[in-house]
Amino acid sequence: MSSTLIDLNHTQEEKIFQDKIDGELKIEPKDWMPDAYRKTNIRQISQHAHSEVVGMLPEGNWITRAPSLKRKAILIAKVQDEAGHGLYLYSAAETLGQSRDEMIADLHSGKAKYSSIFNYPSLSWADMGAIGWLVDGAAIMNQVMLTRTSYGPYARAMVRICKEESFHQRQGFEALLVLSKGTAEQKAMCQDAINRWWWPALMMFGPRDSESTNSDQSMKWKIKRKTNDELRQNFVDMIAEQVKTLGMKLPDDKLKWNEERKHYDFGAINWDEFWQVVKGNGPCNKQRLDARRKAYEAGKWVREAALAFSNKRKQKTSAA
Ligand code: FAQ
Repeated sequence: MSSTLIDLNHTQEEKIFQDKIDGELKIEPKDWMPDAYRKTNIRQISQHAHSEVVGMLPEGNWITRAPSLKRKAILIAKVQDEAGHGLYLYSAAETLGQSRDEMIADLHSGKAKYSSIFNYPSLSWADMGAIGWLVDGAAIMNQVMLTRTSYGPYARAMVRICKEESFHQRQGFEALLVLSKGTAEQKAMCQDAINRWWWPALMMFGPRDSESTNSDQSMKWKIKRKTNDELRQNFVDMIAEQVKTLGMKLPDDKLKWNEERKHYDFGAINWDEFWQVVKGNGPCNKQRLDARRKAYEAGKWVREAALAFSNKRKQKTSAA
């Protein structure tokens, strides 16, 4: 085929692809897609999967110290849900041609990112409430949009994930509500957890739009439906109202309803802290990666046994 013909086919394929996106049709694994679309989806979906899996660690830390059997059962269920989210998302990324082993190797080598939020420590029981309310709350704000993302397997995975995250946020809020009506110590613990998780939760939405390298293209491809700043603002507006029910305060003197904008104004985010955490210099980055690598090594025999079993079954089926 001549190079002019190849170019023409390529342009036609690109047009069909963009028309599908503009017409709100989903891109499916076997459809033609630009290489950069494939790569950006692999990057985002695998980083999202890693976030779910690393995200089990701060809460896993409190399972043995939950204050009652009921709280313990809820926390175990939530942490298990996060593992499940990781698995749906790794499966969605695999449909784009990246193997799970490659994705996990990239996490362990530090090449792939995961959400900055999970590099902060969980210091008290109230942190379990604050993570549910603020961290899952921020995650849902972002993920509800992703149920309409243009890549079919990612969008479908997000539908189920959002249902579970919504339960997570409610349980976190309820746990804080109980503390907020408790003793002076419990109230102080609740406020302290909110103070520590608020700013890192705002950073979850990513850098300011002016510094977001991927947003423009991702918006054109409808991988992202709202920008980082739009989602962050929606989150602030929601939480600034919910915190009133708790009778607690958000740690921001500048937080104020702006009648003209019909949004809350809020103070400056410490972007230097954000980039330090993203680069691996947050309070728990090393601890989190060490824990994941250790768990992977410890699970080696399970993977080998599962593989041996499935290979044996394949042999039996082909012999029959
Ligand atoms: N942390 O150009 P953008 C959860 C990186 S799930 C670390 O704006 P993009 C559930 C970004 O990768 C939470 N890195 O990037 C749960 C890029 O670098 P790269 C995770 C960040 O992709 C709850 C660079 O900065 N959710 O919490 C962060 O267009 C409780 C420039 O940024 C998702 O992953 C960050 N916060 O927009 C589990 C949702 N932000 O890759 C357990 C899916 C940005 O070019 C317990 N992901 N970076 O080297 C997304 O929606 C997007 O990827 C954004 C970032 C919005 C996170």
